[in-house]
Amino acid sequence: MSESELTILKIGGSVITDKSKELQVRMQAINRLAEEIKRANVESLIIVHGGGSFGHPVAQRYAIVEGFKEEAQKIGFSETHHVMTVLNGLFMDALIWRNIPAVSITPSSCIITKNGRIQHFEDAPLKMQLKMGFLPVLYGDAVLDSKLGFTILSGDQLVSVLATKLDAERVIIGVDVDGLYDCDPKVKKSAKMFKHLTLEELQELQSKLDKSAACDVTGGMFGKMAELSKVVEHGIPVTVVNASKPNYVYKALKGENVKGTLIEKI
Ligand code: IP8
Repeated sequence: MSESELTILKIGGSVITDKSKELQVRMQAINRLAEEIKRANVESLIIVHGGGSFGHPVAQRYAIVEGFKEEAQKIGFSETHHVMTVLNGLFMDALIWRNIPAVSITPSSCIITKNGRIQHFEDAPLKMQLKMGFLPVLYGDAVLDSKLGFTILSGDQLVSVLATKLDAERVIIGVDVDGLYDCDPKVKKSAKMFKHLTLEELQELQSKLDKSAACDVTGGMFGKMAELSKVVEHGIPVTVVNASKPNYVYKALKGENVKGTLIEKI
C-alpha cells in the first residue's frame, strides 16, 4: 500500500485517562478502542495518543514546556517521559493482545524540537514499519529542544507533521465530545456543533474565538485546530469524532457515516 493511503488517528488524552485524577487510566476505553481498531483493519495506519492525566500534571509541576531553567527540572523531564511510556505501554498491551502488529515509537528518542517546533525527526524506522505493515504508535512526549533545552511536544503537532510529511490520505481526531463546537459544550449547553467546516470557516472561527473571552473552547480544541488547520491546508481532510462513544472511531476508520465534524480545504 502506498503512503498516500495512510490514515492518522489521534486519540485524545481525555478519552483514555480521567483528567480529574492524576495517573488515572481509562482501561475500558483503551480496550474498546483497541477492539474497534482491530475490527476496522485499516491497512496503513499511524496512531498518536495524548498525555491526559499522565503527562500533563507532571509536566506542569516542573514547567517542562518552558524549557530548561534549573537542574531540579531534570527529574521532572524524566518523570514526564516515564509516565508517558507507562500510558503508552497500556495502550500497546491492548493492541498487541488483540494480535495487532503495533510498535511503539518513542518521540523523545527520535525527535528534537527548536522553540517547540519539530526540527529533527529520525523517521526512517517509522517509514520502514509502515512499509512492512506494522502499526506505529506515537504519543505526546517530553523532548529535547535545540533552543530551550527541552520542552513538551504535543500529540497534535506530531499528527500535523506526520500527516503533511507522509502525505496522509486522512486524519481522524478522537476526542471526548461529539465534534468541533463554537464553544465548550461541557460549559455551555447551547454550544453549536459544526458538521462541516471549510479551512476558511475554521480560520474565521478561530480568529473570532481568540477575541472572545466569554466563551471557552472544548478542552483547548481550537488550539489543537490551529495545528490541524496545517493539515487541512495541505489538502488532507480532518474528521473530529467522539472516541469516548462506542463505534465512532470504528465507523470513522471504515469511512462510514458518523456524527462528527469534517474539515476540508474547500
Ligand atoms: O496530550 C502532551 O501531549 P498532548 C503529552 O497530545 C505530555 O498535548 C507529555 C504532556
